[in-house]
Amino acid sequence: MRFIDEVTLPVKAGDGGNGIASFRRERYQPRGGPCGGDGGQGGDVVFVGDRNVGTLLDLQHVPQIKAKRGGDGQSNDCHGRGAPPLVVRVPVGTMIHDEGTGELVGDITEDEQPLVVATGGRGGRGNMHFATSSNRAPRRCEAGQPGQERRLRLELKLLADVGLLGLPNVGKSTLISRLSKAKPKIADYPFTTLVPNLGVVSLGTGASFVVADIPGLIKGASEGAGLGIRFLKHVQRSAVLLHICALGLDGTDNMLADFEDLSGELKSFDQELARRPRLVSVNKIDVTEARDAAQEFERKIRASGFDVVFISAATGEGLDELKRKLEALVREARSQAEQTADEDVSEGDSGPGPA
Ligand SMILES: Nc1nc2c(ncn2[C@@H]2O[C@H](COP(=O)(O)OP(=O)(O)OP(=O)(O)O)[C@@H](O)[C@H]2O)c(=O)[nH]1
Ligand SMILES: [Mg+2]
Repeated sequence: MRFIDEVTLPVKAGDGGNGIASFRRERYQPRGGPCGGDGGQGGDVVFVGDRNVGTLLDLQHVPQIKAKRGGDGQSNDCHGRGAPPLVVRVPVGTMIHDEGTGELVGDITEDEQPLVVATGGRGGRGNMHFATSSNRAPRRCEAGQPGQERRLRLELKLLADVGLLGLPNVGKSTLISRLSKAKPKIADYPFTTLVPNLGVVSLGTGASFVVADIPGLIKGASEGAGLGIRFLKHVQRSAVLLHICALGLDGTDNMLADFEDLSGELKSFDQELARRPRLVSVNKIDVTEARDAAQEFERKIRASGFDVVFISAATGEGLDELKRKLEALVREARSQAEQTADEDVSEGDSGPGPA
């Protein structure tokens, strides 16, 4: 399946049905009053988060998403039928902007979360509403209101607690396949991973967190080298980054330079992301040369303020420690986010309350 994470999509909610003008014509009631019913409400266009949808591919070439029109009013005080909402299922992590105004329409962050992206038009009123003491037989009725129409820009930014970073071939996909049930492609050449993968890591204690594996980054990615830096947006919402380092394909040790190159790419993509809590991990520690090189690397990296864990995604060495450290960082980030949210709420409440 192809992975598409950006799409523009015209949407149109249903128009409201028309109200009508009609009069009662019943036996023995030759001059019956107005009885034209209201038009029904037009259908909304509603996006709903679906954790089983992983891409915006299905929406890529859709000419327009259009909800149904409300039914017209009928005589005998009958209202037109309201049109049902048109539901479009989108991946969790989809952000929706109005392309015309740039306004954020909403952000789908949960499974089954609904978001009305275009509101159906109100039905017009029938003539029964317009009778007055001086005009008992009004001919006036309203047309339905048009449904909202706009062009939306959908952008999928995956939601994961931990985002994996690293050069191609350092073992990111091997690690996620080891920590979770994800089954990404693994191979001994660069750029095996072409699209992001998510995996859920459970700790046995009931705690769990989500990890995102993205395609490898190389020096110059911000200028388009390799697959570029566009996939970094999928770790942009991760609270914690896990930076994986390893010896080069031919066994040479460029870990420190590689680490700095990647930090530079990260910074040029998003300064704030570069300051996110980042755990560093040296992978392939089962290889003797890696174990030797790792000592020196660790000393230097710790001096710049990073914590380092040695692992082997192949043998499983160090993975328990890695999981524990990641879980602690994620927990801390979550509680900090909650605290910030609470502060925001209490600031909003700070106006003078009733005595
Ligand atoms: N010896 C050893 N080899 C490993 C280890 N982890 C991964 N590998 C090997 O390293 C190669 C690359 O692994 P991947 O998991 O595909 O690397 P990646 O970082 O996802 O690479 P890209 O998707 O290309 O960015 C594969 O041949 C793996 O078998 C490890 O701990 N020890
Ligand atoms: Mg990979």
